Amino acid sequence: MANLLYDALFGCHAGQDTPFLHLPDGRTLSHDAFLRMAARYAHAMTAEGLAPGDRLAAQIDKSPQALAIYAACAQIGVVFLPLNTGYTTAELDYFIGNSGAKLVLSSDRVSDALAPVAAAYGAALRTLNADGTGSLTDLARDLPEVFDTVSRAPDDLAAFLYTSGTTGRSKGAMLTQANLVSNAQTLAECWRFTSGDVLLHALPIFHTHGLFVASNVTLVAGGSMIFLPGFNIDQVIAAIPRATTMMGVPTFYTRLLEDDRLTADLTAHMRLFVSGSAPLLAETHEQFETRTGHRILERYGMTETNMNTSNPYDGERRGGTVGFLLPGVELKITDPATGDTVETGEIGQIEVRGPNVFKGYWQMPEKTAEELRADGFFITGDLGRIDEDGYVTIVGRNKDLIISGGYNIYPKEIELILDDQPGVLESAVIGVPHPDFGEAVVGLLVARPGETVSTDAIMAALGDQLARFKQPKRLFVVTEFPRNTMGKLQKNILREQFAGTFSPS
Ligand code: MLC
Ligand code: AMP
Repeated sequence: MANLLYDALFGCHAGQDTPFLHLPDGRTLSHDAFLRMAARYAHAMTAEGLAPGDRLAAQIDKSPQALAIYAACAQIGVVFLPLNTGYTTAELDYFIGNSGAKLVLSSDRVSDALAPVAAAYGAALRTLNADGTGSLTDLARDLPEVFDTVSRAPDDLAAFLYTSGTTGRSKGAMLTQANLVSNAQTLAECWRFTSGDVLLHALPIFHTHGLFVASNVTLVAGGSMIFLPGFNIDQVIAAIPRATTMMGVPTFYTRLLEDDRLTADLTAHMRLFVSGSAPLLAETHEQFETRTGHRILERYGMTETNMNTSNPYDGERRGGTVGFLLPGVELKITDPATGDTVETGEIGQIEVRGPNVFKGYWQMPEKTAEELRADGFFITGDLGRIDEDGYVTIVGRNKDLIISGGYNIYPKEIELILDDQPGVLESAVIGVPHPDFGEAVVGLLVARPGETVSTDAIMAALGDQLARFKQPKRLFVVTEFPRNTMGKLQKNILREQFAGTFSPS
């Protein structure tokens, strides 16, 4: 009877009275207390009728209880489907319908709005709030603190993470138990995580970075986390002296650098800062080292593959690169037209294969076949090169994607909505440099002949349909779009024209 995910991350800590989660109110939850809470939720979820292979869709705030839901899913073999807390009801409708989730978890704040959606798909709805209260907790309260772990095969699904697509339709990336465990073990080893580590955790736990990298790595190593609800600069600065490691998106590092309290003294107890999810500017790298003496370790990954490359723990952490292949991961740079591997040093599309690579997109065999080759190589959509020393550099993307503050935003999804707005003939959504988010979303609109477009009314209309982080920070009306001789819209020209939108004047 084995369950790789539960055993490697959670079960191995049963009975350990060692610290696991340090909370903002000063309380610390031990590994064992966390597992007992997870077992109660496992019983509650079973009472709700969940069985191995079912999906649980959770749009819940970050809390120890939210992480315990992940553990409970692993223990009963349910596929965990965490959802960005910023998603609107309209966005959730798609995820719940597409995944066929049997149970939906939300906060009480949004449960009234979500009830008709859950009902429409025949899913049960329970609540879990940021403070740990809610109807699922009520159900779990008096249930046993031990649960018989359900046996699962390493290739069984552990989680779905939805990623948007260039067509505007989100795809559920199916991750197996073995995908998650192999990557967590590899990273823990490469980054020298031990039970003595205290990770400063300020990331959301509904994406790969905060859940499968930060939390899983800490869990396999048996360490603890300072578990903050989000990136609040005062809380982060206060926590740094008690931590040994931190993982963050580049915005975390630029925000820290803007604060005079970030000093070598403040970070003296730290052994490792990791960055990923978006490009870290070489300049940020250098400024951080000058100020603190720490060289940030940059790594590269994605939802479909977990982590692929990492700069070395020992050895040169080269700014502007994402380092070497992780053990067990194969990576090749290919010509997008032919699929042939290019010469060392040449730019091409990045393809990866390994135990970390997902199983495909949920119920989308055609999409899966387009991106996951029959021989197991996944076409990432990133463009890069490998130099003679083996360092991988990402130079761009072969996909129309904006990464803002570490969140992926697919222009197509926004354009489809903008095109439907009154007076709009066509739209183009681009990413332009932004001092805080790295890139920010700008929407450009062309009006129908003889009609006017109200950018204010359109911004208001987007509120119900798109999560706040996806909404354009600015909308502009232009007379026409630049096109090449084939009539194809040239976004590169628009990006240049609007590059200064957020420059400090
Ligand atoms: C918040 N806003 C954003 C935004 N985050 N807009 C664009 N991009 C973002 N990332 C909006 C808010 O709704 C708000 O809108 C305004 O911008 C300012 O918000 P804020 O208070 O300054 O933002 P904050 O809450 O502090 O959040 C910023 C952040 C957060 C950077 C801390 O976005 C974050 O935690 N990002 C991490 C994302 C992440 O985990 N990515 C990993 C994906 S996994 P208004 O107008 O209402 O004020 C992956 C694979 C891999 O990519 O390799 O790791
Ligand atoms: P997601 O689909 O949200 O998992 O985002 C994955 C994408 O983030 C990758 O395909 C890359 O484009 C980007 N990404 C992740 N890490 C890095 C990094 N260190 N540097 C540049 N881009 C990155």
